[in-house]
Amino acid sequence: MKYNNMTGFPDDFFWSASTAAYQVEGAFLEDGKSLSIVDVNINPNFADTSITSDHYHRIKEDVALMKELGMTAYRFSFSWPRILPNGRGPVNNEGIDFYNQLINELLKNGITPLATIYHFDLPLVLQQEYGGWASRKILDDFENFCRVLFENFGDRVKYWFTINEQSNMFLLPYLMPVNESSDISAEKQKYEMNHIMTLAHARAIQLCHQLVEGGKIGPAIGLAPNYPASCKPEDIMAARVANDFRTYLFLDLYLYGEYRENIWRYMLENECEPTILPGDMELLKSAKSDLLGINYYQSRVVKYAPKEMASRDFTVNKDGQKGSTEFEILPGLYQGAENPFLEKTEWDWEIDPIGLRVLLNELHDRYHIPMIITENGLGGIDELTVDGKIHDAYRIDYLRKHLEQCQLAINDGVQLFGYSPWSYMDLLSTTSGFRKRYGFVYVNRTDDELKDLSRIKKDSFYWYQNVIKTNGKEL
Ligand code: BGP
Repeated sequence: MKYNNMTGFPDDFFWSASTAAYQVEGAFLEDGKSLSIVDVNINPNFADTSITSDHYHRIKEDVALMKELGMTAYRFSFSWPRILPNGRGPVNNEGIDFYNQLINELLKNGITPLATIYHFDLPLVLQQEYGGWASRKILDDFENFCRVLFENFGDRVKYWFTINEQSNMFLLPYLMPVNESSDISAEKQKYEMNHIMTLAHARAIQLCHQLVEGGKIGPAIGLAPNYPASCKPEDIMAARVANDFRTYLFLDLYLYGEYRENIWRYMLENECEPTILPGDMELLKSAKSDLLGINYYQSRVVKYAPKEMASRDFTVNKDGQKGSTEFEILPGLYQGAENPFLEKTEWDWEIDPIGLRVLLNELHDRYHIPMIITENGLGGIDELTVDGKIHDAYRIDYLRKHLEQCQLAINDGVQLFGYSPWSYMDLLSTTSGFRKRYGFVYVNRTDDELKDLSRIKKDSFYWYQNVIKTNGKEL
């Protein structure tokens, strides 16, 4: 549906861009920081997390470019092992200093900080000590980490995201490791960790409301809406079920404080339900999010999977080999399939701008909560030309089409208050190193060669600059 008279983007819309600590900072063992689980689990075929984009040493230069781009907000994450190298206990003042410098520099340049508390980088010591998210011991440690953040930065940081992509962590063992030698099935372990992580999220929400005056907080969730492969009723049901398992399980827990009935029944029948202690559900119900961050890159297609099929995990496209993605199969529930109507990125991610409007409307109807796009972008192989330019027309095209759908969603009535694409600058891709780039700003390095790490504005930088300048009137 199109409108004859389209409303523009709101005047106070956040024009932002995103990064995450372990992907951009580098300095992974500097000034007191300890290792995180990502530092040791990253794909060994690519660059490691030791230097990445060297943002740790280049705050002023990087924020100056944000200012030049015109950004009115910036989403970054705090590194837990930089702030609390033992996961708890003594606070690392050098870590606090680093984030103070960053936040102050942003504010000085009129850029609102949007802060993610947890973006995959659990202190390794906590994984080794008690299995990280597998143990309820993490609840006090996570709350303590949040307290340190709110007390040190809450006077200036008013927008918070508790946990990045709990939904995807649930699927990717290197982000939420299971104990292979345990008698408890991997599936049950995952649901246990998911429950504990949701409790941690709820405690963060409550603490933020206590400690941060005027603070707004909520989750940032990674979503890929599932379409049915056909109008066959079995496929329609399969898509519903896929959305329940991959989207609404998490969002109903976050926003209603409830387990979906069908998923709870599934967990009981498959003996993988999490342990619920007295007070858990009351805590989840009482923690009210103020906002919802959406990470959206692609949609998915599913069809019914007969019970007799062998199950299969989702396999991320191997090292950027187009066509090597394997869709998941959950016998009796659903299986992934190709979408013949969509183009794909080099990494097989199906490009679907309209899917973003569909998703935003679904979420609005269901939860009536202010939303912000916390990630959206195109991972591509950018070429630096001999005269030092990056002509990334494919990225501009991707972002423009998604922004058009955001504007339509706003006209549909969705409360969308910002757009923070991935990523502000080139950084270490979680799955594919520096070969796969997302930034508006090119970082002059490759996986094998550090080069001079200089910052180069891509064509998309100038395009986004004009989008921001015209408040989205010229896309
Ligand atoms: C999201 C993560 C980001 C980022 C992005 C792109 O899942 O929140 O940290 O990495 O995806 O993914 P990738 O780097 O695998 O292309």
